Amino acid sequence: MKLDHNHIETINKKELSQHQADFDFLANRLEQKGNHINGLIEKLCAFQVAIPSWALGAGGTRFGRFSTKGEPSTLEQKIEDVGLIHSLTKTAGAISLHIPWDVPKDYKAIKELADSHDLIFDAVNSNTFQDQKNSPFSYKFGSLCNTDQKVREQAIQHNMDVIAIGDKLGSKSLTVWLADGASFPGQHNFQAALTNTQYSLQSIYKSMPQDWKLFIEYKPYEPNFYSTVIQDWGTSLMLANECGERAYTLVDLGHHLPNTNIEQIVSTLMLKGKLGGFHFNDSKYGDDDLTVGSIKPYSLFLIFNELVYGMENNPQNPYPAWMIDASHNIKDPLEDIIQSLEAIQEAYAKALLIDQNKLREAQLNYDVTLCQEIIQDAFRTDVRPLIAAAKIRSGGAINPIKAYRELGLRSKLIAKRGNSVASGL
Ligand code: PSV
Ligand code: MN
Ligand code: MN
Repeated sequence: MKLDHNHIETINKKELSQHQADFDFLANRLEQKGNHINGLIEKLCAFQVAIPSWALGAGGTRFGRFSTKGEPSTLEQKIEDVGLIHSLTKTAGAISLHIPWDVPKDYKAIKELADSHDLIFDAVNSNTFQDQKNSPFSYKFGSLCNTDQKVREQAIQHNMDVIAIGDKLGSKSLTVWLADGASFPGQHNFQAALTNTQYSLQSIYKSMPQDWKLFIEYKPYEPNFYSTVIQDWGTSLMLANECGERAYTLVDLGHHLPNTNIEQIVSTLMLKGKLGGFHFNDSKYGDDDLTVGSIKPYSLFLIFNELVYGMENNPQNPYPAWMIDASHNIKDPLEDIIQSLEAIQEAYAKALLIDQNKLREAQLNYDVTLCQEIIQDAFRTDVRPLIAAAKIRSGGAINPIKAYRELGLRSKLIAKRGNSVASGL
């Protein structure tokens, strides 16, 4: 299923005069403050976030799963769903695959399909946190960290297979997230687990094509509840440094203990040129994977402030690979992703408004009050008309959620696919 651009235009027409009034008001205010409206809109249009292939069906908790129906059951359908989201938002121009959940059968056809939806394949994700059919060894006691060399070799080989699959699709990076860890004190020898993980990652790194990047994701706990081998950004950075210059840390917003200063982590990694990937979601307690911006929009904005600063001032850091890593139990997953994309654009737009020169001056004058005023003035600005202007310019919907509903897309998906439930979760 594909969206006809005319349908989006028809819906936009109804909103256009109100949008124009809102936009003129905002543009006027921002111009008076010295902002370049056109430059802001261009930056917003260029900001694309990958959608993970596993977020298109209703997520589950270990207590149950409630389907939205009409969920994609093949990779083709998952690409179609990302295509729908991208047509409406024009900010989701990439898909991130999880292997072995989404191994293409016909690579040429899959590439053509993605291309027809204007999508590229971003980082590929390996999976050594579940046992796979026909694999001789179990990951119950860890994968890359395992004390048994045969288990480690199987996990390393899996990552190499994932790289080979991604390479055929045009991906240029591998994300490794490990569940490896211990649930009870004494279960692991910490040093042996870390050393094994380092050697395993180094083997994977060496096997990558020269133009590939390795992203090492960290997480403090879960599924192991006493220790995780790659528990924090420091451990990830250390491993990345031990692998080589094309290995980077990946920050997932949900992978921090409550109240961690994530913006400072972002800033440090960018200064060192080691922030490679970024997973967006939101949370109140742990790795809750809630809709981006639904709980802590101010934190998200402060994080974006550092991302924007880093993108402008740290040429030593590559352009990060952005991905939404959110999915849960009760919303229509496509609406959830659209809301996440909107929240990302909003935080990014607000961060772009911060007058960095004024901020630096206030910092040098030790004017703490003014520093806060400058930051919060940007945060309090309603930037939605700016985001809508970017959508119009790139052919998306002024209000993507409204358009999704008006076009009856979920009902159409259910009519086509029935009560199907997404595969691979
Ligand atoms: C598990 O916590 C997780 O959500 C990680 O964030 C990974 O990025 C994702 O699963 C897919 O492996
Ligand atoms: Mn993640
Ligand atoms: Mn996670």
